[in-house]
Amino acid sequence: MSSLRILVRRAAFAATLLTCSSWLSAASTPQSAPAASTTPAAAAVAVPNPPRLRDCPDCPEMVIVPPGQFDMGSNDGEKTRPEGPIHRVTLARAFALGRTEVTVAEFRRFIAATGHKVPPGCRVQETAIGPRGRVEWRDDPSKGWSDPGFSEPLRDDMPVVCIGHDDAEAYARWLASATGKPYRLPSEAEWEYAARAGSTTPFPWGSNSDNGCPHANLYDRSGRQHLDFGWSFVDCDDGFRELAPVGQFLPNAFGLYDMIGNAWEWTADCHREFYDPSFDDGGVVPPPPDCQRWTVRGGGWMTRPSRQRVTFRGRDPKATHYSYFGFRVARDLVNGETGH
Ligand SMILES: [Ca+2]
Ligand SMILES: [Ca+2]
Repeated sequence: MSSLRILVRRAAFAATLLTCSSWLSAASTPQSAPAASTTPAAAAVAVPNPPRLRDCPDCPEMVIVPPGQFDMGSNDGEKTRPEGPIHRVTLARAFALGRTEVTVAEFRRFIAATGHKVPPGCRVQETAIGPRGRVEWRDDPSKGWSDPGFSEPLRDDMPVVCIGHDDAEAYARWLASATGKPYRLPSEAEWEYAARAGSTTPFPWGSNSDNGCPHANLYDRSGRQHLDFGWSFVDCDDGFRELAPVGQFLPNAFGLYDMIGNAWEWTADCHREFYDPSFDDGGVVPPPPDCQRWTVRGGGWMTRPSRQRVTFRGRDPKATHYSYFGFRVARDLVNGETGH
């Protein structure tokens, strides 16, 4: 890595940080670049290398996300899917967030250790154009996280999908129990803060969705050619028609992969139509006991570009099992952890 590129990287990274001097110091230390992406554009772009944690050899690798402030939300949401009001959120403490979505292999270890039963069935994509001139979705009782119905074999390093909110929370509880560390799902605010990683544009890479292919597995030209869902697509080629293995694209400025695209990600927050700006500390807004829909973020491999925006809010019943819904875990830092 050239010294100029390191300086550029440091400057870009520092610009995202508002409060955490110790994290900045660690992040500014030149380190060897991690294996990042197989996309050609990756070779020309420096990637951040933040402090990380891993609580066991088979545990998800965690990135330490620095504290800071950001303006959450947007006034540009769909009419029936508001994303505002825009409000300032302050995350006073660093926290850890999965470097990638939880993978099939990681989830399988949870199933083997606990015997957890994921309810059978998943909404999966048809493989051919239907009578309405587009590819439809079907609820298939024979599909599930270990066989989500893709045209290519499921890989251990793909994100686990066909996972309901309860399953994601059960995984986090098990990981907390197994490691003694406070694993959980991220709050919606933490998710958006981490996905933005200092950016203020509709997408972390800018304002044009068509520039997203080096950064995310989107509903791209190849996806559209393979499966025409009848909605718009990004006019570039990201190399993956359906689900992609995790970590194949450029990380964001916090060193996180696939926040946008690949699998949608369940959060710990119950969906509320409008944000309550009085909840401004980045934590989970206490859910009502009868929460009907939970927030899911980031879009997936099949999502139209307008819903790949970093502020877009999916909201679905907790028992939703789709071939494009997965999750990543968060955890609080304990005993002065700083990562390595
Ligand atoms: Ca794609
Ligand atoms: Ca994702």
